[in-house]
Formats: sequence, C-alpha cells, structure tokens
Amino acid sequence: MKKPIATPTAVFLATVTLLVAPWAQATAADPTTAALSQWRDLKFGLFIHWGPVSLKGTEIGWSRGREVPVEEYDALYRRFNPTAFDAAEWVQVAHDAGMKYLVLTSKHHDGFCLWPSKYTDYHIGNTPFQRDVMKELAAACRERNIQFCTYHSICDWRHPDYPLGSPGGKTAKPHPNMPRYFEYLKNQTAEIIANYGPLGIMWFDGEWEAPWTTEYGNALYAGLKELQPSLVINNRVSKGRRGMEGVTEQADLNAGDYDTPEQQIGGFNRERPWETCMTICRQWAWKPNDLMKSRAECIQTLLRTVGGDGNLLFNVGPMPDGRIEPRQVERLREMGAWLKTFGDGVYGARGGPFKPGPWGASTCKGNTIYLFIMNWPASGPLRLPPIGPKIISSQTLNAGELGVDQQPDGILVSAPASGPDPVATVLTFTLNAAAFSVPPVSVEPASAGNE
Ligand code: JFZ
Repeated sequence: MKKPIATPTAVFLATVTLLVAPWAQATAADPTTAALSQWRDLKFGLFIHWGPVSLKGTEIGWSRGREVPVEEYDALYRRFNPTAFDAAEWVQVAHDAGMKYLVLTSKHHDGFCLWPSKYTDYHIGNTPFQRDVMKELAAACRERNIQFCTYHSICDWRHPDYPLGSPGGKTAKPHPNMPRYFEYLKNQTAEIIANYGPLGIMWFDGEWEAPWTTEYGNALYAGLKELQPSLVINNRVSKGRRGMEGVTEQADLNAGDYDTPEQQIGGFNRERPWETCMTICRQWAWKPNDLMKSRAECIQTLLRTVGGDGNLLFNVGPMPDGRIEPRQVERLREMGAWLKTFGDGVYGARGGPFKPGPWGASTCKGNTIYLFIMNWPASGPLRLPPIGPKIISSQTLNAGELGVDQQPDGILVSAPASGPDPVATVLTFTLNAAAFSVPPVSVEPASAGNE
C-alpha cells in the first residue's frame, strides 16, 4: 500500500474529531493572535451577499421555499448571467469607501457556490456566466491590498446530505447523512483556501441548527488552522453564540477567534475581538428600492463600533447584472470621503477610553484620544469623566475653537459656536501618557443632554 503524503490537506481530511482548543492558549507569537491584531487594525470591511437569488430580489437562502418556490429557486442559476460584473470595480468601491477587507458569500444557506467547486455541480461555472467570480475578486483584492475573505454557510438547505431543508431549516431531508456532509464542508473549505488563499477571514454562519455540534465546529476550526495558521475564523464556526448579540459563551470550549454581533453595534469590549455585521439597506441580498441608511447613520455606526473596540463589516447585495447599486456606491463613497479627512482616529486605533453612548464615541492611538461628539447637551458644556493623564493640547478638526477645561472631577468641553456637526464634531486630546492606558469609563447620559 502506498503511504499517503501528510500534506496539510491530507491531515485535515483525516481529522474527524480534533477536540480541545489550541486557541485557548494563544500567545503573542501565535499566528492567530498576530493575524487577529492586524485584522482589528483594518476596522472596516465590505460584506457581499450575492447569488442567483438577486434575480428575484428576495432574501438569500431564507426566501427559498417561502417567497420563491424551491423548484424555481434552485433553477435560477440557469439564467444567472451578471455580465456587468467587474471585480476591479467592486474592489475600487471598497477602496473608495475606506474599507480594508472584503467578505464574499462563497456559499449561503441555499447551497449555491460562487466558485466552480469540484464537489458539486451547483456553482457559477454552470451558469450562463461561467466565470469564476471568486478567482477574479481574490485577484482584484490582492492587487489593491484589500484582504480577500469568504463567508461560508454551514447549514445547506438544498444539499441532500444536510439534515434540514427549506424554508429556513424547518423541514427534514429524506436521507440525511451528516458525517458525509461534514466531509463536503471540509473538502470545500480546503478547496477555497487552496484556490483563493491565503484568506483574511473565513466567516462561518448557519451554525445554530441542531445537526451542527461543538465537536464538528471545533474539528473544522482546528483543521482549517492546519491549512492556514494565519486564518482568522469567526465564532459562528462552533456553538455557543448568544443570538444577535453574537457573543460566544464558554469561549474556552467553543472554537472561534472573535464575536459577531449582527444588525446591532456590539458592547464595549477590549478583551475579545468583535465585528458588527450590518446591512446598508434592510436586506442582505439585493432588493429593489430597499430602504437605505443615511450618510450620518452609516458614518456614526462605524464610529460607535470602532469606539467600542470593534470592526464593522458593512453589507451590500449586488444586482443580478453584477453591479453594486449606484446609490449604494455613492453612500459608500461618502463614507470614504469622510474617512479621508478623519480616518486617523479610526484605522489602527483602539476603542475608548470614553465608552460609546448617546453623546458619541472615542478612540485612542499613541498619546491621542479622538472624540467623536454626536449629541451635545441641550445647554452648557459636555461633561466627560476625569482621566489620570494631563491633556497637553486639544484640537478640533471640523469646528472652530472649543473650550476644553480639565478639572479634577471631569473634563468640560464647550459646544461649537458653529452648531453641532450632522455626523460628529471631531476633537483630539493629546495626553502626557499613552491614551490606551487610561481605564475605560462611561460618560453619564445626563451630560449628553436630551432630558
Ligand atoms: C445570518 C444569515 O442567516 C443571514 O442571511 C446573513 O448571512 C447574516 C450575516 O447571518 O443571519 C441570521 C442568522 C439567524 C437568524 C437570522 C439571521 N435567525 O435564526 O433568525
């Protein structure tokens, strides 16, 4: 018998249940720790939910067997022909928005694959379009120094081996075979890393259903780290996530490098990395005339997220012709234009020390605290809690002279005479010490007015 070569892939494929968490003993030299801190500095990424379902304008995965009959949904790919798709254009949009990474749905809950996988026929290569979207995007990202990442659904409501089906995992398949489905998942994720890696993140989802267990999740995590030690993997690879808050309970038992609050800004947390995922409109996949967030809401969402020490993964659903909707492109470019002026307090910064609240948010880098003041008291100055280090100087970037008065019991900031900025008044404090060493403090809501 020929001895199998122990390539990482072979080791991965041989691994069925690799228990116990190496991620629990991460050290500074550990590749995950290094990759995580690099990724955290990027702050802002583009999430892309796309597939043949864009032809219907309904939600990806969830509309299968609901708004769209299963047979019709599964046949959409035969007429999916996004001839206006231009990977360089998508990456240009992300770049112009000030985004530093991009996460594409390699496969959503509906099972359709945006790359020509050798483990299924249900993929982009068998559409009239035929082109390998993932290959083109990965290359375009590399060219512009944007980290290429993938979203991959664990649940697959179409695959006959996966036990649950549409709508929404509420039906049972006649001949489930979960161990074989797990092989499919391992094969495909290995294929993605081999063809399009190294990736920034592998962003899993659909882990909440019963067929997926901690054992499967931890084994998948361990196997992928064998293939690419620097790979960052979100907490949805395993169990233990608490709802839409996205925080993993018992993180020492459940694999995953960071938490994933969904459609909400995560709570202030410097201990465990986190990333809010949020849609620019309401739906993840493209919906005609979907309600879009305002410029101020988009930018403030980013600032509140970064101020809580998190990343923001902001989602668009491209249209069936392959373009990102022009008004969404415009909104993203507005965010980028703002970041061009004020991004210093975003990229490479950490959240705090003043925790986000109705008043606004703050970040810190070196000896500087960046304040993003969104709501001023109805009258009088904004009162911030006291901090140890001395404020040596203060500067505003988009308001006239602001009075800053550091007292033993707090810091008083007078409102700009020019009136509040529709996004945020941006102000820096330069300290006589490292700003990150100031212990995080809450800003009393009373001092933000509105009462
Ligand atoms: C999940 C996906 O279902 C969704 O389509 C999108 O990809 C998002 C990033 O992640 O979001 C969920 C997950 C679970 C529920 C709702 C949305 N749920 O259980 O109702």
